[in-house]
Amino acid sequence: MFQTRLNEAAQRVEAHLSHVMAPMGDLPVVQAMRYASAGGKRLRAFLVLESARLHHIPEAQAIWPATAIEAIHAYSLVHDDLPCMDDDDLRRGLPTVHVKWDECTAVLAGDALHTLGFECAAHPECHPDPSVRAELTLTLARAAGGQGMVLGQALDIAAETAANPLTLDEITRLQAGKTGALFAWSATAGAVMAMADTAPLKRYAADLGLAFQIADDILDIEGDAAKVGKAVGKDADAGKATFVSLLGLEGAKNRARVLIEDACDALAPYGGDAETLRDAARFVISRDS
Ligand code: GRG
Repeated sequence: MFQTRLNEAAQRVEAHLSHVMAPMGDLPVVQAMRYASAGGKRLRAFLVLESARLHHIPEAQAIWPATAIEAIHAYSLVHDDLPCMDDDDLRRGLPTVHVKWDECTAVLAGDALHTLGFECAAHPECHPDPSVRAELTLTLARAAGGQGMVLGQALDIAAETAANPLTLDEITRLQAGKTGALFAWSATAGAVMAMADTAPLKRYAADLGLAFQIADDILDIEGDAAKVGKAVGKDADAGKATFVSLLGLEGAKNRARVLIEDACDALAPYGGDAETLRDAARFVISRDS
């Protein structure tokens, strides 16, 4: 069953995060790093591990980029929750880092998780070929930075004070950066490690990332956010355009379904070997948190 595989992979990633943070001691900033990187669905790490498995990369190597992406993801959540951004008190059902510690600790813990991500991608045990490690690290920097996640976040913040709500094209571009770029890096990591064609996985990830965000917007409407442990923003999101506000609830659900069918179709070159990645795509729109 998919959920069991996801949970088992999550435990292996959790153990590896503990392993890479073990030498860091126990200062409050390190405690905050451990706290912020615990829990979560580990979807991005799962995509790394599955894309690596598809390309016959041993998990002892793939666990490094899987850990890298979860460290970067955790950093982005810690900084996104800060008072200067979304000002959230809860994340994964628990107090956010700046609430549990303070803002300085949250900024520093996020910074250190950010750099930990690059350290893991560039780690010698990740791949014997330094040029492959350099490619993983370079593409991770691009995905996380000013042409990827940071760009998406900046566009999102700008949208809060824009005169007009975003159009569907604008919100699609924003989300391709904010959430899509890390998904794309994750899904293609195995192909990069095998020096194989990344094109089919790029297509898969583009559709999957967008469907993930649409599902997130639907969960915000349909789910009881506090109960499922999602971050609860103060009121910055009020009035902002979302896929649901632009397409309607049924329209958004249909769009997400079509995107997931397209994502699965993009995996045709891998035949039955990519069935778990197809399951991951279906999970993205059926999840409840
Ligand atoms: C601060 C540079 C910077 C970027 C932040 C990722 C992000 C950009 C903001 C998070 C805000 C948010 C709730 C975005 C919606 C999509 C999203 C990333 C949800 C959280 O991802 P999940 O559901 O989280 O994979 P878990 O807890 O399972 O790891």
